[in-house]
Amino acid sequence: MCLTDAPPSGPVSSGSHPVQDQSASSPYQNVNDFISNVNRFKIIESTLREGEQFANAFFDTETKIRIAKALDEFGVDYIELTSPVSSPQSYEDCKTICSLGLKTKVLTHVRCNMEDAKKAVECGVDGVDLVIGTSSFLQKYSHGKSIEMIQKTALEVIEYVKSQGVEVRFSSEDSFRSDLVDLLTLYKAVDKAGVNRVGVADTVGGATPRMVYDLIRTLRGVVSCDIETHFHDDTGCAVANAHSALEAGATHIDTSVLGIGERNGITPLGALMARMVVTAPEYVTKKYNLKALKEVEELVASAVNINIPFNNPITGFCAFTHKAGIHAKAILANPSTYEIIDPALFGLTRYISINSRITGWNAIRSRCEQLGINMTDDEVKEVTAKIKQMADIRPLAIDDTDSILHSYHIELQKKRELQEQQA
Ligand code: HCA
Ligand code: CU
Repeated sequence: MCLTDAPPSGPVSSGSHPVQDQSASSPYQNVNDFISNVNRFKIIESTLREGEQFANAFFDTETKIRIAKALDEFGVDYIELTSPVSSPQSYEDCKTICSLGLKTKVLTHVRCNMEDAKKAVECGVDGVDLVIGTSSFLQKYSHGKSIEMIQKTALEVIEYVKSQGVEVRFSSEDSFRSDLVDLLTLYKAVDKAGVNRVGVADTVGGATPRMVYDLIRTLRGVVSCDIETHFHDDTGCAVANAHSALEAGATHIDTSVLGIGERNGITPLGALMARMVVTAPEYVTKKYNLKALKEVEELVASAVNINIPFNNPITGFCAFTHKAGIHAKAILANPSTYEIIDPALFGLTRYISINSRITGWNAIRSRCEQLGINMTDDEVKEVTAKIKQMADIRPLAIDDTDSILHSYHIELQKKRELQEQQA
């Protein structure tokens, strides 16, 4: 396999079961999972290409530069830009971003023809992502080319891009609705011609993790170059499909910030990080600047006029909010009881909500400690009952709950003073 990075020399771990390096302490050797790349994948960040296809997106040059720099800071391996052929400004912006001197490699995404490839190379990109539709729908209703014609053009364009010392990837749009024999024949030919990557795209978002595993696993046996994958989220499978692709041997995942793209978009960068930090914690925490995620998401959300969704992994406003009394009690004792990810990895904190009828006295006691209010357990239980009574009548805000705690505490103090005077 010509993975861009050589596989780690030690035992490779797969999925959520890290394989221990036993070599130092034991004569036994573990079984290696040579196929899975969950511990050594790369991100191709396409906010500035697929993301520009999002209904609300309009990125001026300054915004593109800010997003490119923020993604560079986060540590993505590649950023992908809109085709310079799309418009005169796209061409200028592509050149500008290439000249920023970013650590991340800069790609642009063009149709698989010579004119587009030449424009791309002219801009000074590190790599060109070639794409053409291979499904019968696209052959019939889009470009009208047969598989033989696609292959002939692809080989010419690949040879040209390579001759310019630029990375090249060849991808088929709508791969999951393309004929498997056509697809494998085409990929085998471009692999032989020396592409750096082949790309598999679920353009309509209809694939399931098992379908992805099967196709990528089959392809892994046919080509020796890297395998990039691109998943639309129409049926909510984009993150699961990306994970499955890596398990089957894909090497690169396409993402965009908050998932923005055509229709409801593609695999979101943040959600993929949430998944992968659980699967491959060491790799992900070392490689990516996770604490920068929230800022990147806020930057993009404001650029395209949307809010970060409430249920967004990691950064949704309630992603680390615990509410039910039973949960809160356990969270206070040991957060991992009800959390799969430590918010601190992303520079965030957890929050225990106490403003409801389902709260519990352990959570209230913890809030009292935060507020510097001293009470016995029995007193905390009594004031918890008052909060629940009130929460049965109307929704409470944190200020309401704090007021109940403060006034209960003042009453307690008055009672204590009175008792002391009488004693
Ligand atoms: C599209 C094209 C694409 C291309 C993906 C790729 C897709 O906008 O329709 O180059 O691999 O989803 O097929 O984004
Ligand atoms: Cu797409």
